[in-house]
Amino acid sequence: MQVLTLEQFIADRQQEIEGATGAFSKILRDLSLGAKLISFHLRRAALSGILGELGITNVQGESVQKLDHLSNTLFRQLFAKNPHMAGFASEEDDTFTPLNPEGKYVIVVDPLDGSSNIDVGVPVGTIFSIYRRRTPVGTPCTEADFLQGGRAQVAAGYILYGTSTLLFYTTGKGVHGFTLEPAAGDFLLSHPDVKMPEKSSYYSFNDNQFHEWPPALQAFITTFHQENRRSAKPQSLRYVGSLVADFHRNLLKGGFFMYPGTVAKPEGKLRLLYEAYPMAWLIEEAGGAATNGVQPILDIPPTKLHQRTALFLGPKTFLEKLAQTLSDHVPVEKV
Ligand code: P6P
Repeated sequence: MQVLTLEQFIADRQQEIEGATGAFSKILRDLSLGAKLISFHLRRAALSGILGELGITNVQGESVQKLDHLSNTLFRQLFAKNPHMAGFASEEDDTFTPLNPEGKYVIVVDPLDGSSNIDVGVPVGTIFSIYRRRTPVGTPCTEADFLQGGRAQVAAGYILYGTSTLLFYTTGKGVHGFTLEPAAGDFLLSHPDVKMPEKSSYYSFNDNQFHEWPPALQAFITTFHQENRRSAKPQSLRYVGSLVADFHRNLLKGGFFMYPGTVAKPEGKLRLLYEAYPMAWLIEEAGGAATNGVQPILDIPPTKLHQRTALFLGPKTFLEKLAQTLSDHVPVEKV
């Protein structure tokens, strides 16, 4: 494969984001630097005493891991120095942080997704979503700059800290993956123009709340298991509890992921702006689909930074069948 660094790849395709004038390159360069530094910290965390909880709770009501805080602080500091970045929002922060009034872009991140897995050596990831600001350049960004909706994203992607450190992104011209080459200290193109297989090899969901799912979803999954058992090549369960790791495996090998809501909490657990929207754009660009069960994720209007949504990711035909089942049986009002 041709040796092409992330920077060279972006420079060659600068026109992907019209009017980007090198701004996108600088933003991806900051993401790449953050990825390298976080990867370094993760690989020796047990030796440097940065595993475990920080002793505070975040806006999600979750215990903040030391590495959550480190990753979030690192990305915020990197983008605060980036003249093109007008604002930063994160899973870890109650509200957004205005950065450079002259910047034309804002970014929202899940700085370290799946962090409860860090102490047990399971892959974790960073998820990012970038918008061109709507408010006038030269003024502080506002929350409205972050609440533009999934189809207004100009770039989205993830960093997977796994057996290798990977950076996958889209700007609407396909999904492209890069692998960190430690010898060079650079991300090199390793997965150009990724397409998700239509046939699923894996299914990924936590069924600990099966009894609380809408009856139509219970019926759909029961039928799914019956048909899977009869299949000549049954799909296997793979669920590591890190969205980025589960997503990445299913993207490359074909699979169905879901984190549904329950009758009591239809919005589920995962967050719209910095988990569902970026993953939804990536999977659509790779030929798959993303819904909340009945509606495309990218069409769900955002109302607040930490809005949650049910999330279903997989082959188009499978999600169309699911939507038909749920629409026929349960009056799920569209958001
Ligand atoms: P559960 C990690 O906490 C996360 O936000 C996602 O990365 C992951 O897909 C999901 O939650 C796992 O949740 O309830 O199955 O542990």
